[in-house]
Amino acid sequence: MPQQVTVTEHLLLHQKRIPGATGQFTRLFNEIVLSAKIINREVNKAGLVDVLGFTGKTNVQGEEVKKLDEYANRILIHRMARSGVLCAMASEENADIIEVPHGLPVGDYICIFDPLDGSSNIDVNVNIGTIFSIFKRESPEGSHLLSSDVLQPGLRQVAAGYVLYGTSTMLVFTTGDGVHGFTMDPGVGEFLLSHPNIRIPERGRIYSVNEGYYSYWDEPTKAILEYFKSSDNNNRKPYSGRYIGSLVADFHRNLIYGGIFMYPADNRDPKKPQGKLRLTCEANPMAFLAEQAGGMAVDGRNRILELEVEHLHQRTPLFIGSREDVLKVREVYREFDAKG
Ligand code: FBP
Repeated sequence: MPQQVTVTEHLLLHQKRIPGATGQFTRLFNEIVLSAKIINREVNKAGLVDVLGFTGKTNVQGEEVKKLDEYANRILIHRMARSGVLCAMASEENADIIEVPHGLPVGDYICIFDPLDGSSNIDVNVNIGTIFSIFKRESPEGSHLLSSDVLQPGLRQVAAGYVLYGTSTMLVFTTGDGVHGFTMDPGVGEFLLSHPNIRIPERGRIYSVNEGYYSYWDEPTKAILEYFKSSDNNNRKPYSGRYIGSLVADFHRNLIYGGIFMYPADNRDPKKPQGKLRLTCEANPMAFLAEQAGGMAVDGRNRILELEVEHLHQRTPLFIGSREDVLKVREVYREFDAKG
C-alpha cells in the first residue's frame, strides 16, 4: 500500500531539515504540481480536442511548434508567474528570459523548463514529459536581475525534476536530498509518493541512442556504440537497445532498470555541432537527478553540471545514466584524445 504522502507533505518534511527555510520552495512546487495536473488533463484527451498538430509557428530552436507544446508553455508561465516566489523564468520555447509581469509578487527563485519534451511523440500517443530546473538568484534581492542569475552552472541547481505523461503520470524530482517519485492517483487527483529514494543500478543492460545518426558521429562515439553492442563489454553480452525518442521517458526507464542514454554530437547540421539537447532545460536538470540517484552525466569528456552556461539555448552532447556505463564513455573519449 503506497505511503499516501503528497508532494507538499514530502517537501514540508524536507523543509523542516533546512535552517531558515521560508516555504517559498514548497509554494513553487505547488505551482509545478498544479501545472502538471492541468497539462496532464490536456495530454490525456489530446486526440479528442484540438491540441494535436502544429501551430504554424517556429520557435527559437528553429523547430515547428506543436499546439500542445505551446499550451503547456502557456500554462507553466501563467502558473509560475503567480507563485510569488520567482524573479525570472526561461523556457525552451521562448527566445529570452521571461520576467514576472509587473504588479505580481516576486521572490528569489528562477525556474527554467522544457514545457513538453519529446515533441515528435506528441501526436502518436507515446510518452512525453515536462522538465524543470530551479536556481536561487545570486545577485542581491530586489536589485536588477542579471543574466548571470539565470545562466548558472548546473551544480548550483537547488532542485530539478520532470513530469512523465505515460501509462501513469509521474513526478520525479530532487532537492539535493535524493530522488523521489510520485505517481498521480487520478481518483484523488494527487501525486502520491510511490518511489522514495530511487537509486540507479551501478551498471545497466540497456543503451539508448538514435542509431540513425551513426554515420554523422565521430570515431570515439562509434567505438562507444560498438562497446555496448558487443559481447566484449563488462556484461559479457550485448546491451539491449531501447529508444523512445523522448528524453524524459528514455531517462526514466534507465533510472529504474539501469542503462545509458546518449545524444552525441553529430555533423548533420553545422549550426548544431554540439548535438540537439539543450544544456539549461534538458541536460542540467537530468544530470542533477542522475547524480542524486548515484549515476553520472557527461558531455563525453566533462561533467555536465560543471559546464559553463554561455547562453540560454546552448546545446550539449549528453551521455547519462548508470555510473559504470558513463565512466566507460569518458574512458573511450580520453583514449582517443590521448592518441591525438
Ligand atoms: P523536444 O524538447 O523539442 O522534444 O526535443 C528533445 C527530444 O525530443 C528529446 O526528448 C529526445 O531525446 C530527442 O529530442 C529525440 O531526438 P531525435 O528525434 O533526433 O532522436
